[in-house]
Amino acid sequence: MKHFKRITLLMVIAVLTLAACTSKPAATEAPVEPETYTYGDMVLCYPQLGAESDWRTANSASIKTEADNYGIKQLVFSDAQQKQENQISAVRSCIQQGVSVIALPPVVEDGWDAVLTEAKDAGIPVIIVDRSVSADPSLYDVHLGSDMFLEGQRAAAEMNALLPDGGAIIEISGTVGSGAAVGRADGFRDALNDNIEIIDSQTGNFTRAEAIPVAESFLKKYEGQIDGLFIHNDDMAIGAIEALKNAGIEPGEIKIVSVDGTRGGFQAMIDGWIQADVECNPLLGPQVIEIALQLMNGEAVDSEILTNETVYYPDEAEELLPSRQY
Ligand code: GYE
Repeated sequence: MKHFKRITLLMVIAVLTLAACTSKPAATEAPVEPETYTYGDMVLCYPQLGAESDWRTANSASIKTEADNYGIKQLVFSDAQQKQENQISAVRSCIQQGVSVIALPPVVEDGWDAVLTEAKDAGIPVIIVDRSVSADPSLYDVHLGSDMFLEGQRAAAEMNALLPDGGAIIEISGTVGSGAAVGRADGFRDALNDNIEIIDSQTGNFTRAEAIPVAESFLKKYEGQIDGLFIHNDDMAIGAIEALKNAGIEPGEIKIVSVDGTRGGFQAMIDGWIQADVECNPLLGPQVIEIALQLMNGEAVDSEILTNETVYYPDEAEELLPSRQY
């Protein structure tokens, strides 16, 4: 029995050897074409930071509309209500779902290293959208957004022109620790004339509601001393204008330079309240989706892509308002 088994085994080996020797040498196979993904394959994660401003509403709408227009497979959209911990869990859940790309508009700059490392380890490309992060650039693929420092410098140039003889101004800034607020504050100080003094500064968290009491308390504290206001977005400017009206101040009495260029900002220019509005463009949907596809296909993408922007003035506001998209 044992003997029989051995013979069978030897026969099998012989047959296999013969087969191996007589088989034709492997033909040089054509290299397998790498799979090319299309928009229809894309599952895009957009863990939005909140719904704090008209800018943000326009940004969310742009992503959602373009996801439809480009015909992507799925948009995984969430709203973190301006809380970083919510955004981090939204990113984690996208990693678990195995999305194709994560496009993250970070509420603040710091504190992203761990979750970005998790995305990287999972092989999911990351686009940082709008505000910047302080994490090492090796932890994400691209940053697409505005140059917030330049926006601050542009705002300062406008304030310099509005107060040629100098003066005392107040700053109402955006969310503490956000790339938008940090960049705008730094750029503004960098380009502001020496004869203009920032006598006080406080955050209004980029919202209308929070800017109102901030402006009210400044108006009380510095009654009759304020020549200008630098306000980090139009929503807060609209809130501050509410407070100015209630305090009996006339349009133009205190010069206002704001940022975003929303329809509300344009209306405030028409009404004489805002003297210059530094544009910040939220309509990033098409670029986000196009870059996402390039990353899915392993194409080389610039690591920093900046949005082209300008400054708007009251004399053109009336004419431009009807064509404003946000
Ligand atoms: O200016 C403000 C929004 O990050 C650029 O966030 C964005 C800013 C924008 O709430 O309105």
